[in-house]
Amino acid sequence: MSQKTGRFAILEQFLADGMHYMFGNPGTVEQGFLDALGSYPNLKYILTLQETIALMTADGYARATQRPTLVQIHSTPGLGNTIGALYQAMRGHSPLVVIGGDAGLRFQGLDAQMAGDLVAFAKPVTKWAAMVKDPRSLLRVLRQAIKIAATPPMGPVYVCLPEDITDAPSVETVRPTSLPSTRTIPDEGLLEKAAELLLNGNKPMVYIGDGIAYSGAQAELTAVAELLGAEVWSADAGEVNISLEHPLYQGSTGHMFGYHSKPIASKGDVNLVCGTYILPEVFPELGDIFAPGAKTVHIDLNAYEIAKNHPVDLGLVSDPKLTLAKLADLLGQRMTPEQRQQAAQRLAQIGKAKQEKKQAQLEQDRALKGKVPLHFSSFMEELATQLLPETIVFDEALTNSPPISRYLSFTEPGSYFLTRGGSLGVGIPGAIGVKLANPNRPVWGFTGDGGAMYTIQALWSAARHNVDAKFVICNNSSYRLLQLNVSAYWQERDIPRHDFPLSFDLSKPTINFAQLARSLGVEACRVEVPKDIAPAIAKAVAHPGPFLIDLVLEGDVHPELVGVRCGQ
Ligand SMILES: Cc1ncc(C[n+]2csc(CCOP(=O)(O)OP(=O)(O)O)c2C)c(N)n1
Ligand SMILES: [Mg+2]
Repeated sequence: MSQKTGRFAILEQFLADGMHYMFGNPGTVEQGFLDALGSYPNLKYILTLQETIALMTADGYARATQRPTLVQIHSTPGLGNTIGALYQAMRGHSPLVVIGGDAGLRFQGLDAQMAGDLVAFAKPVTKWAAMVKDPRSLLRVLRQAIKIAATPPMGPVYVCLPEDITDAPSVETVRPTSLPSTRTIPDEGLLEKAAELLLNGNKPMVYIGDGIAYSGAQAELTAVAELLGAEVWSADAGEVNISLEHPLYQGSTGHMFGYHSKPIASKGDVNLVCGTYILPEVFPELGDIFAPGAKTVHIDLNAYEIAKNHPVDLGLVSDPKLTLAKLADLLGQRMTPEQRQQAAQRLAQIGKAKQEKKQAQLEQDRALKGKVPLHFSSFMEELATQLLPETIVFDEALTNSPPISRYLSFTEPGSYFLTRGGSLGVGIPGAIGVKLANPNRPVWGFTGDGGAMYTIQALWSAARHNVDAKFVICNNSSYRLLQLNVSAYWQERDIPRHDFPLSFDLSKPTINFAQLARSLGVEACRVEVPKDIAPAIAKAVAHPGPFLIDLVLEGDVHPELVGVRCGQ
């Protein structure tokens, strides 16, 4: 009998499942299988210097590959560090397979150093969490975890691997995990009903999320939206679910306030929701959001999200790609010439309004050009002239995000990844993960100064593994999103405008990201005036390896007030 122990068998299992990276941060209780990694050069360890970064880099990689992605974390303190990032991955439905060590089952009665109820820690922030308790089920549990992570609705899973389990002889056969297909389609009668409901309105609206991208349903969704002549809105989305340039695509319903999205949601007399839920906000509306009498059809593989918060007239638990393809056929067959003409008119009007809005924004940008402190639009205008069309962007620019898609064109799935899930710090690690998944395409990551500081040591990992991504820090010396949100808070409560809380100000001391990057092994430059923009971009593009641009931008900052004692 083979004397191979579990610590080798698990690595062979990961390779059998096509996993070629382990994103991690090590500890003593993982030493057995990390030591074994040396025997498997096809499974590369990406060393990150904090567990959050391991998770967020893997998240970027998983988003770009849509494959189960392996993360290794340390036991109780390591798992503790990942909670926010796991939450982010769970809300974003990222198929992360997180493994963590534990000293051993034999120590469980001792409440020893670093002991903790690891599975209980992980449960609320994962799709599934378990500890392996018998060496004969080591690979069985791992395969179960991989299957759960990768089956829609996908999500992170956690498996605790006690050292005495991974040190025991392995008796299981390594074989690829069986992944069930979810290419399901409702029966004809239900699809007929969906078509009938959708054709029975004059103002159709479509809401989409990343379930479209995961199903590969962009073309089918676009066909349905065009047939209906419907506005298309993103809700809880970070992927390219429809070309961002499409005339019907209107952007996001927003992630903060229900009173922002309600005027949109209440426009339609028929609504089609696909691959998302209604609606993903921090402060959602508590009452109804759809127009009285409006009909709603919801298609998703995620039964939990259908009719979660608002009633649905027809909910279909099915694959978006197959279902939308069939729906497009049925709509095409059933539409009268008059309905086609009305839909075409709507499409033309919606597209024209979108074009006019964009022109107005470009004009506003022109007025800001050449100003110091810089405006982000000036940087993006120049960047658009220097980047190759196949460039991929990871966007955590937050309040500076809109000019990114105003100047760069994202039409294809996998070309643009927007932060999702609410946890700051994904910009730099996310871009590293996306670059590892796309070694032959340029990758640029954008983040705020605030966001960057949660995970800045990810730059070291980029340097260590020579991950040739480029990073832009939108350095406005503030938590500007918080300033915008507190402005809304004042307005809602009739509080007169006043200085922003100083806890939203990052201006004192100033953070020099270029110096910080260099100290972590990443070449960098700082841009403060218009004439420096073009050479900085050219330098970043030409540099063979990771490069960071510290872009100093306007912001509402009050260094003079930091430290003022307010009469105390
Ligand atoms: C882990 C985490 N901590 C705190 C927050 C709260 N938060 C939301 S936006 C924000 C400010 C972000 O600032 P920055 O990245 O500089 O972008 P800007 O708002 O300036 O565009 C903060 C602190 C969060 N979302 N996640
Ligand atoms: Mg900022």
